[in-house]
Amino acid sequence: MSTTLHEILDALDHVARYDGPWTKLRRESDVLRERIDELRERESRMGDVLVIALVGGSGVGKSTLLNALAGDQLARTSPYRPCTSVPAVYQPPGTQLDFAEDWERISGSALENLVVIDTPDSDTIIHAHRERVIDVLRQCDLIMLCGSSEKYLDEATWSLLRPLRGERTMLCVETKASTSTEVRDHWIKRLEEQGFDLAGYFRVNALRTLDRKLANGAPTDEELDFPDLEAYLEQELTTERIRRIKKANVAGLLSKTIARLNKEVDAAEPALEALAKRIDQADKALVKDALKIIEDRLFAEPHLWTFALGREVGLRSRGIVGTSYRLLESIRTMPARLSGWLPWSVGRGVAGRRAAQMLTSEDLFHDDLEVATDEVTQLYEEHRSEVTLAFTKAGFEAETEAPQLDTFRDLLNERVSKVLRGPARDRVIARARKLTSWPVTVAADTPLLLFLLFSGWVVIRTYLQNPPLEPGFISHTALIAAMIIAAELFVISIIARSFAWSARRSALAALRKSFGRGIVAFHHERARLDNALGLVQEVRRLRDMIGIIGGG
Ligand SMILES: Nc1nc2c(ncn2[C@@H]2O[C@H](COP(=O)(O)OP(=O)(O)OP(=O)(O)O)[C@@H](O)[C@H]2O)c(=O)[nH]1
Ligand SMILES: [Mg+2]
Repeated sequence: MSTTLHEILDALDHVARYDGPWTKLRRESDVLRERIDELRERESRMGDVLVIALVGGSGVGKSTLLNALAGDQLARTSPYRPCTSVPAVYQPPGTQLDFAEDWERISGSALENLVVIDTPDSDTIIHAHRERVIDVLRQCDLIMLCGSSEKYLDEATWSLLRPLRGERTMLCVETKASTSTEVRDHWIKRLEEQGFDLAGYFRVNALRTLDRKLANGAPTDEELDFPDLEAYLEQELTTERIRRIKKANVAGLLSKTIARLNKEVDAAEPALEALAKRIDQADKALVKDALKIIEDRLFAEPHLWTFALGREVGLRSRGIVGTSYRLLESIRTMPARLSGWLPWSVGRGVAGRRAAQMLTSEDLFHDDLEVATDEVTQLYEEHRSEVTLAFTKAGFEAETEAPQLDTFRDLLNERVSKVLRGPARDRVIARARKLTSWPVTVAADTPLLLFLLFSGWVVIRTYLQNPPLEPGFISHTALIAAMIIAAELFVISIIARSFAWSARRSALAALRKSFGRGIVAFHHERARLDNALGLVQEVRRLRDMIGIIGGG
């Protein structure tokens, strides 16, 4: 048990040292630390003498009982109340105990391994007396509750004893007793109702015993159970029994301490669970809202995708129509390239321009994109204030650390940038490749080439037949060729647009997938909660450990 007790005390120590923001547990620290100290002290005194406290109302005969045990008028007794004002410690010679200095010491007890302390009246009107009784009770191992038929149910005494239920072994001594068992039956019943566990009950007439002992006489029946009480103290309280009593006291205090902690934790747990849910919801909602903003801003921007696809097509296009497309593209995007500002980026910062660059193989930027910073910040603040409220409701102190907004924003930017540079760009390039593949190039050039061949044949035929070419033939031919090219460019542009749009759709799917996992905005808040939940687990584990002690 001893190793286990040390383990439990260490675990308790850990809980007591908690100085985090969860006030529900932190406010237990002081009481807990006090109890741990007491447990450690009691553990270290396992092999010491057993300290017995004689406790009871004024005049019940505590001092007389001590004298009867000693067989001498050691403690002062009186028919006037109250009599005893400081505890009197009756101890075997040479006993060293760390009691208050003003307590009276009466050395010479023949009761080996036992120290009996006579206390002032516990139903006292004198404050100092009550404090001294509390002091003795705190330090004793066994309580001998004394009561006579006139006084055995006083609330003043019980109020001192109630907090110690389970932590002290207790037995009753009915003083000034008669042969009637009425008091005994009633007293025991009432004590049991109050939750006290009695280790024994003795009816005595201590004054008779004392007189008999002083006169060196033989015990009489009038002394009732006094000889049994003496036998109990002298013979039954062996070293082994004393150790068992002390262990039971420690186990009682320990299980009360742990039960108290568990009660706190049980009461607080629903709020912690609600908090965990709230953080989860806030996290999910924030990511969802942020995704929506990014979709609406960046991914819904048609220029972004047509620009990127146009660039990629331009880089690869061959043939007459392809080259014309490239020329057209470079003219179309000239203003943007010259100014460094793409049209969609006006008023929206540089995010669009950067995103477009990221989508092409000419990605000049190494930094991540910064996307919808203000909107994301605002969203984050909104959700965070809800989380903060939930923390307060669950009994947490206000957060002093700065919010972890930057980490969240960086994570979002990283994810968006990864998608743009990765799957989104791959899709743009794949479509550009399709549009510039040789069958498409040949198919695009074929009508023009056929027309030019036909025109050439007309020129040669006319030349051979020698009539002059009709005036305007060359310009007509050039016009028709230009019209063919224009029509084809128009068709290619339409296809490019639809390709750009479909690249956007699949990139969007990739973005949603990327946002669907692993983005945690309220990481720090989660850690705070997890810390508290960890303590809850520890408190529960302590309860289980106590179960082990109880069984072993
Ligand atoms: N007849 C009889 N009288 C007793 C017995 N025990 C104590 N008395 C008397 O009761 C009175 C009070 O006894 P104390 O021993 O001083 O009582 P106490 O509990 O120490 O009282 P405080 O010191 O005031 O708390 C004295 O007059 C005793 O003689 C007993 O067993 N039989
Ligand atoms: Mg007294």
